[in-house]
Amino acid sequence: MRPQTFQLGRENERMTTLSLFDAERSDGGVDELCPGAMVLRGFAARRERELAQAVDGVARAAPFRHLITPGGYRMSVAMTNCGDVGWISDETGYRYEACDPLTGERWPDMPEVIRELAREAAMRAGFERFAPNACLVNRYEPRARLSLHQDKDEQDFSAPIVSVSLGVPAAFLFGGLRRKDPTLRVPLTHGDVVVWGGPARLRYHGVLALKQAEHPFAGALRYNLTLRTAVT
Ligand code: MD6
Ligand code: FE
Repeated sequence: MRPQTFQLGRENERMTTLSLFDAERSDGGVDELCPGAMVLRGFAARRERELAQAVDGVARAAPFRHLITPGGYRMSVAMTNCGDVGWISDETGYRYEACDPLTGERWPDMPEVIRELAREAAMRAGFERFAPNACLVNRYEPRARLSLHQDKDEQDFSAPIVSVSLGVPAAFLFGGLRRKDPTLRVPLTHGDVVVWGGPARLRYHGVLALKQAEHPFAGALRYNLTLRTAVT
């Protein structure tokens, strides 16, 4: 059995270390982060080709762009969406919209491979009948980061969130229900799928600045697909 090291601490502060033990890694193993949140290691890896094609198709119809936060900052992560509604941010706030503000058109349909993968991951994690209608696609360049936040723009918090990591590995920060709660530092690598819901649904989380690295799937980039039941 190989120990997996996670770090407990606050964003940008010195971190203390905590070890979790798991028999399997990046090969079908499951790490429980807390009740309601788990990482399915490598769950998406065997569908990487179809997923890459799906993301390319989405990005052709709805290009990646750097959204502006309500505070006026340009997000370092580039985003696009597929599905019935897409998550956007601008000077007036965060919300889901049926149309892409860049093109004025509906967001592209959610590719079946993405929907199916998310359903299977949710099922594996114990959430039956996950029916996502929004998929946010995040693209990280080196140094891109996502500060601590809660996902709370959805209408239904009873549905879980399924989050797929592809390409360059990242350090995912996983906190508590208050911003100041300590965070767990979780390495997410190509093919890992995080499923969280129930008591974990509103936990704070973020992604540390992406390190310069190369991955055969995506060069220097990391992609993340975050699927949600955003509207009911
Ligand atoms: C990312 N993910 O991994 C950003 N949110 O690039 C998220 O913000 C996220 O991974 C809710 C649930 C899972 C996530
Ligand atoms: Fe999030």
